[in-house]
Amino acid sequence: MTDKRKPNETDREVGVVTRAKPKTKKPSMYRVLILNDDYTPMEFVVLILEHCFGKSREEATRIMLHVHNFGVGVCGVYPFDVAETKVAQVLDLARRSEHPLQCTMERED
Ligand code: TYC
Repeated sequence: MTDKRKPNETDREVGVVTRAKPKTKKPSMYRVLILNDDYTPMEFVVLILEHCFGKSREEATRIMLHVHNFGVGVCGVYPFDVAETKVAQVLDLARRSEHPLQCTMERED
């Protein structure tokens, strides 16, 4: 028998398209780097690594010497906002102490 019923609202296939696999992106992480220069005292760099990056004296000394010998080194890896704050903190401490220490950040891939 044929269906004489008029199509109504509830017959329409109204659906919300959902992804089978939710597309989530984990937030990028950023390496904070310090750069070598000829003037910043080694002890100041060690203090920065201890104070701003929570390194032990041994680890801070190791990183500082790596930067002294190779020109650049990683202080830590953080989410964007944290990395940005650390860079600003290092640059501020260096500027106040009149040291030319440079610090920057780059995205990890
Ligand atoms: N090269 C500096 C010196 O001989 C020490 C130094 C190390 C400076 C690391 C900056 O990020 C740096 N006094």
